[in-house]
Amino acid sequence: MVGIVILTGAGVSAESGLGTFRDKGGLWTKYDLSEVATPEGFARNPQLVHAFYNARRANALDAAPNAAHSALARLTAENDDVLLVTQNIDDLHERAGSNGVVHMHGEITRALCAVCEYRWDAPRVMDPVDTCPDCGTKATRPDIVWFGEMPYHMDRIIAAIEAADLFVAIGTSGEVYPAAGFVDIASTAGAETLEINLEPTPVPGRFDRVITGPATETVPAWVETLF
Ligand code: BJW
Repeated sequence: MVGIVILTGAGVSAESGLGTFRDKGGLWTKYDLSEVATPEGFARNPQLVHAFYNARRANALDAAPNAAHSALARLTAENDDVLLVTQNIDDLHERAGSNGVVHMHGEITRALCAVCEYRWDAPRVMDPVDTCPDCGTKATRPDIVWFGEMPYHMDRIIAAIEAADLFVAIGTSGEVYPAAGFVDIASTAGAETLEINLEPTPVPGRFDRVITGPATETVPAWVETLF
């Protein structure tokens, strides 16, 4: 088995009932991202941002992993040379059985103190009046990477991509950097690249190979070919 880095996006959780961002009816067609997914928006209106993420947390906790999450869990369980990186803030990969998932955009189930950077398990409902359990400041936020903030674990992810034989992007539009640039890093380093998506993403020729269709069908079928 080769060294594989897998990057997942919102499309992998779409069939679990969690909305994507940029598809028709997606989250960014209903909400102004500058108000709910930037540190400036949070500073202007923390109540609004907490309400947005409280609703997302409830949806995520009520959702169940689907066949794509399960297939990736099987792959990661049976092969320790696979790194699963997700842009998703839900915990559906973990609940399907994947260990060691790298959450580059943070986790909806975790809370962060904006003052002392202490992290803890988020309550189901967060509120601007909550205090940090460590320093006591009223500066609690969801542990999410907003626009303009540095995604987590970048050194580890890039080192893994540079060493991989295969890079696979699943259910992501490839519009948000730095994740959108991972395919170029993989290609430059000599890895084979594969996109699995409902439909091909707009820039043709970026990936060596493209598989199209719903993740619950394409991902289990692709994983099966590796065994
Ligand atoms: C299916 C399916 C099914 C559907 N089966 N498939 C100008 C140029 C270049 C870069 C920039 C720029 N201006 C600003 C930037 C940087 C910025 C950026 O990239 N902006 C672009 C939008 C232009 N990036 C950042 O700010 C990042 N940080 C950064 O760059 O740090 C460096 C830095 C720091 C300081 C100063 C300067 C630089 C941070 C990005 C944080 C992203 N955060 C979000 C929200 C938080 C998490 C949350 O609330 O959930 O993360 S945005 C949102 O997009 C979320 C996602 O993780 C992310 C990616 O979306 P994803 O997963 O691709 O979803 P969609 O909806 O776009 O696509 C779904 C896909 O699934 C589609 O293709 C469907 O076809 C498919 N699909 N159903 C299979 N059933």
